[in-house]
Amino acid sequence: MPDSSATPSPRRPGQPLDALIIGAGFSGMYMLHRLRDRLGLNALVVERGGDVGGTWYWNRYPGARCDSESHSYCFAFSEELWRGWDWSQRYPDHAEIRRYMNYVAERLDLRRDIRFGTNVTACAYDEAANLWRVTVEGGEVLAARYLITGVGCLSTANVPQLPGLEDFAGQWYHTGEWPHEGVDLGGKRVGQIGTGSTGIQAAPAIAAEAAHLTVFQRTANYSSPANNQPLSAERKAWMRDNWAEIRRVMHATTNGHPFTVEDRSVHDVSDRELKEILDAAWDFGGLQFRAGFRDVLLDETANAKLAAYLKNKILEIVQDPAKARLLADIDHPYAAKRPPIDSGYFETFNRDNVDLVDVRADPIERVTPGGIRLESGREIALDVIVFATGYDALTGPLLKLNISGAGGRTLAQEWAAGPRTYLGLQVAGFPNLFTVTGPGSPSVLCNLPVPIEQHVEWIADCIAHLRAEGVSRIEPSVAAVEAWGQEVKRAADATLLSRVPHSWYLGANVPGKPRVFMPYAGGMARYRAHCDQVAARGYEGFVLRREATSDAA
Ligand code: NA7
Repeated sequence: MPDSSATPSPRRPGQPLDALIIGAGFSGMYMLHRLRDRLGLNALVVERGGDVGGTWYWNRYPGARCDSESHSYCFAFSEELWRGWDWSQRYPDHAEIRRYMNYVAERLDLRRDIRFGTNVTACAYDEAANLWRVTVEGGEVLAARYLITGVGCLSTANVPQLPGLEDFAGQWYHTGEWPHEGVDLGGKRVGQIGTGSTGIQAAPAIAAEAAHLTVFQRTANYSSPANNQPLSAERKAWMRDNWAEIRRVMHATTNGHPFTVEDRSVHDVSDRELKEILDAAWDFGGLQFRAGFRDVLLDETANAKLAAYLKNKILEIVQDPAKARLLADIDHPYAAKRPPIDSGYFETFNRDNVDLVDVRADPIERVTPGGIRLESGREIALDVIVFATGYDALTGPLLKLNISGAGGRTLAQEWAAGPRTYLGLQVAGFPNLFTVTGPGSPSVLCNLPVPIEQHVEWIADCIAHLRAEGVSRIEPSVAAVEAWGQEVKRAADATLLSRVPHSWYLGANVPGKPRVFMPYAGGMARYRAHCDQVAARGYEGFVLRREATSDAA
């Protein structure tokens, strides 16, 4: 690629790395390019999977597809990279995303500095040497000045501890750890637990293949059609030729999507106009269903109108009145939990081979060798259980790394009452550790490549600044972390997002996890401006130290 402007000098044996990056998904790949090819640093990526892809290396469940449109779910930092790739569908499926990431790895020549099949077991900050010492499975220890995590927000599977699971005579799988060779569901009785974005994508695909599908629903969910379709030659050409404009829109919007939110209130339009707008949005498909109005997530009564429309759609689509009632019995505002989009989810319940079980009314008691038994004593015979039960989001992947900072204080101790970060980028007491899309940043509330690019660029610029100024350590002040924590809370409380008690944004899906709203809900554009201002003011809120330190490994 033409934007390689620096070459790292060869590293002497035993010399520490400038930067160790964990994870070879979007974050780690771009971080490597930025540090190695732009700054000339000795950087290495370690990745537990066997290839690039990050979350998408593992997410191969039936129906797995991105809910962001393909032309926005990719790198936008280089027009040349952008123009060199053609997407085939409006929403890319998991295999196409992996093909894209392979294309990027080839074009940027990334693989030579990625060690695959390398699982990090511990990361410890060595204060005397001012180095991070990272232990990988097998016992090898790698040393680096900067440690950068690109471990994703949704990469630690949440498998509920159901009694009896170990005695189940069939097979069980979590959607996020789906076997790479696939699972033959033909002729099988499948039970799917979970009706989040994943379950809503998986159910139609599973029902089409399996003999029978039972969906276990705890919380009924909204969904609107994705309207996925192959991209026409004209549309592909438009995408290729409009890089600058698409990028501009993605950078200007709250959620990093390539569409803008209309500047009107639900209350500005008559009921008839509202129905026309929503009908058109329903037919058009996609996450922009919520983009017709500015106050959907701000005003309960505005939200209720969209919620009523969507519940009515469920009642219209699903023919069995009992199933329809259960599916439409939704207890939270629309889009206050991550809004799914689907390809025939509600229609799936019109098939003869699909049942719905309400596990809020009749909870799962245990797994038996032959299936799942409910508290009422009812037993559902199953050959396969699919856990579409989500993730230990945002903090889970970071805590799994067993990180300890200055004075041996662990990240688990630091975050015992919930994540505490400055801008989602750094943690006090953990110098020179950067977390791409960490808790406290917009992350999962956005089309992720956009916040990933912003974080990677900010971190690379920061490291360039530290090196130019002879600064050896950076970490946030405790006061800055406190103030940012309050800002994250304030931003969430200004919306309906923090009002849903059973949301994974709050950590509520993982037993024992502190209930703290984790992502920054103030919007990507505002967040970007804030980070830029922090840097422009000499890294305001960070403590920069210049003391001489040993470079010895
Ligand atoms: P989610 O959105 O966390 O959904 C998980 C689903 O599993 C949800 O319906 C949960 O019900 C349900 N669940 C979780 N644990 C249980 C137990 N123990 N019993 C019954 N049901 C359970 O995960 P997804 O994978 O769908 O989506 C995660 C993100 O990935 C998504 O937002 C995209 O960004 C990509 P609950 O609602 O908690 O009652």
